[in-house]
Amino acid sequence: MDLKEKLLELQEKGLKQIRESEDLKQINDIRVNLLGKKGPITEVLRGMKDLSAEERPKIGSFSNAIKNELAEAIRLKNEELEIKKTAKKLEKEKIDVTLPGAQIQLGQPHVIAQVIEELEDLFLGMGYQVVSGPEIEEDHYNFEMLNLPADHPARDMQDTFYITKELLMRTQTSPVQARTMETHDFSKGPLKMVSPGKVYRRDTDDATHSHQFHQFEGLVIDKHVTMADLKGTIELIAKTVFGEEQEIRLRPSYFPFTEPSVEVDVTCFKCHGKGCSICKYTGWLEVLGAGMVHPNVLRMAGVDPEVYGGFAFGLGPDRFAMLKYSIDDIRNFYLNDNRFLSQFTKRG
Ligand code: 2NL
Repeated sequence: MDLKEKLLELQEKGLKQIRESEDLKQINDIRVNLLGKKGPITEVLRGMKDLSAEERPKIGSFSNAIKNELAEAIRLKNEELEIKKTAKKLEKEKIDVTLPGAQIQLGQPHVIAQVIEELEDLFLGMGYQVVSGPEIEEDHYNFEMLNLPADHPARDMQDTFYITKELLMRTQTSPVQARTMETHDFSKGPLKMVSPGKVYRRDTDDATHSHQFHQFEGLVIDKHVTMADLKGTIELIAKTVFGEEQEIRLRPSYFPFTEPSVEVDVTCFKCHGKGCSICKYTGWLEVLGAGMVHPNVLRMAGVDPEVYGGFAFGLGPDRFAMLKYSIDDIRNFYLNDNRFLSQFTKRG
């Protein structure tokens, strides 16, 4: 076979290979094999030294033409495969922008946090400050400062988690108020505060008792504060949480830190006073305790009871939430079962 025939065969075989190649790696291998330094065309060119001076340029230009033809065929095939590859990638990455977006699972504040936040908003709007304090508290602030000396029988009213003789888990948020009263500068104006937070009692958990729950207390100290101020404030709480049409009534009661003390009922929001199973057929629900701050409490905080006086109240956000949403077991609040918690979706 002479060189020309060899070249024609190489051309035919090469073009066939190029035509049939299916991916970029394959076409690159073909390029290296056919046109490379160790390839068959170079081999042919090497054999040219045996040709006559007349034949050499003919075969030379013929082999160059074939080499160029193959190179061009490879370039075109390469281009074609590149386009195919890109098209395939685009197809794979295609996004249908008309599809509806995936629903994001939104959480919501805990139902008790919602009750607390609603009350905070009410009191912030009336110029009160929201104050928090330590949950591990000194006996002094939790009891002494609130007119509950060590031998006071009222201390039996609450079973307490003691950490040491002096340190305990606070049983109410009043120590926050005692601390604030102690440092408040009354020459700059009245003290108006609320203190929401966690409190602890040595109780066995059941449907209506939890060893950890919440309290929301309020305190106003100024000159000329009256029981009418307390009543108006409590009325606002009842209407805000339970509805505009609610009425309240005060019954005499006893707390060591207030004198006089009252217990506050709100008209049953279920039966509107007619009597039902929620209000045990009385038409009223007991919702909070309050009173005028005891002179001893003022005196212990360094406030002159001859000049200043005030009111205080305490309510349980747990009980509020239970009444508002007819929840019959307090333990629901603390089980972190999302099927329960997700029912109380805050709106607005
Ligand atoms: C209740 C009753 C109450 C207070 C808390 C208070 C705080 C200071 C001074 C005087 Cl610093 N009183 N707090 C007063 C009356 C009642 O809570 O039944 N809470 C759930």
